[in-house]
Amino acid sequence: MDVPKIGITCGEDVKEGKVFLTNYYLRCVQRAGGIPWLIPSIEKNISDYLSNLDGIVLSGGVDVDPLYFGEEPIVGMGEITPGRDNFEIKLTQAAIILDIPILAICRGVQVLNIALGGNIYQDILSQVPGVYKHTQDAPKWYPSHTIHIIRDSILEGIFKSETARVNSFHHQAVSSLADGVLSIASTSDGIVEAITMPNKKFVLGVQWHPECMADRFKEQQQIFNEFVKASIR
Ligand SMILES: [Mn+2]
Repeated sequence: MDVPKIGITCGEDVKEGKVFLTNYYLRCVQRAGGIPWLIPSIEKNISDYLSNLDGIVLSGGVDVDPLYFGEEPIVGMGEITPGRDNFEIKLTQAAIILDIPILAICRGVQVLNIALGGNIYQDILSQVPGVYKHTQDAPKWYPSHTIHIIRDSILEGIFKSETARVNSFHHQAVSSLADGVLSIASTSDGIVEAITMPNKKFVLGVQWHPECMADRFKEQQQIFNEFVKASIR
């Protein structure tokens, strides 16, 4: 049985000319039994990446250019990385067609939903009345808000509960879901916190950062374990 090779997309520091990824992702993939492969945002390599990799992690990062969902930028929108947006959206579309397992984290959830034709809030603070604090001022591992999980979903299987506490570092969020995409967890202020695609082998998007919690909470590592297991060919 081959050890699954897991491609992980990277952040870009445009000013410094650097590509980067936090260690957390690598540790979680490794502990789950996969080999982490960092994949830089090179569009012409997408088919090579996908023919060599068994699963894709869409990692966290900055905002997505609203051009990709047909909107003009509102004042509350943050930094964008155009090369990364273009690459990740095309990578996602190709991976979905090939039914390659995807774990989408934070920004990755936005990318996943947009790539499939859905929409997002550019800035929940200015667009969603009564929204909770989703950009916590607390340690990265600390679970700062509650999510409500849909019964019989993959997340209920992992958390063995219809509620869980998770961390939160986002000011964007999924608004209208793309075709074939289901919301399987949300906060009680109405923000979508997790999505899946029931007709695919494994597609899970979580709006929080399980990789930062996995050292302390085994359910958060279990998210990576299930993903890597589904990536075994
Ligand atoms: Mn949140």
